[in-house]
Amino acid sequence: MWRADNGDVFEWEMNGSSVIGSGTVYSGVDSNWSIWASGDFDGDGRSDLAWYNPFANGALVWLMNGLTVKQFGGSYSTTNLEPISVSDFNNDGKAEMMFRTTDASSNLTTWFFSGVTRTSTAVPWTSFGIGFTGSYALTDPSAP
Ligand SMILES: [Ca+2]
Ligand SMILES: [Ca+2]
Repeated sequence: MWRADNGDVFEWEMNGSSVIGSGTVYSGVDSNWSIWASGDFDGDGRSDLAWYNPFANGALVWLMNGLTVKQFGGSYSTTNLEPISVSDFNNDGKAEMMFRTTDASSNLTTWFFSGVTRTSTAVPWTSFGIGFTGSYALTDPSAP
């Protein structure tokens, strides 16, 4: 998945390292929005897109069906939050978004979704540490 500078979003369908299909998914995305990660937010077995906008402090989900956006989600405020990861942390088949608060508490916050709708939030870890920066690829936190 690619977002060009002009706001067009493209998808390459891959088979191993080969591109077997491609197309424009959407045109004219505001340049302040970036594709943050993919994850299956509605549990249909197809990857969806998580978007993040650090300028407007927002994150949202696009539910995908191949090259088609099945449903656009509304933006949820990410004020005082820094994106960490998108993964199915509780193994229920649906992806969650994880953030770290940028204030002195430095808590990890997880957002749970049902499709494009944020259903709940949780704070699995407090005082994560001010010194940690960047994003962390947590694919299976239960793995040893
Ligand atoms: Ca999906
Ligand atoms: Ca989950």
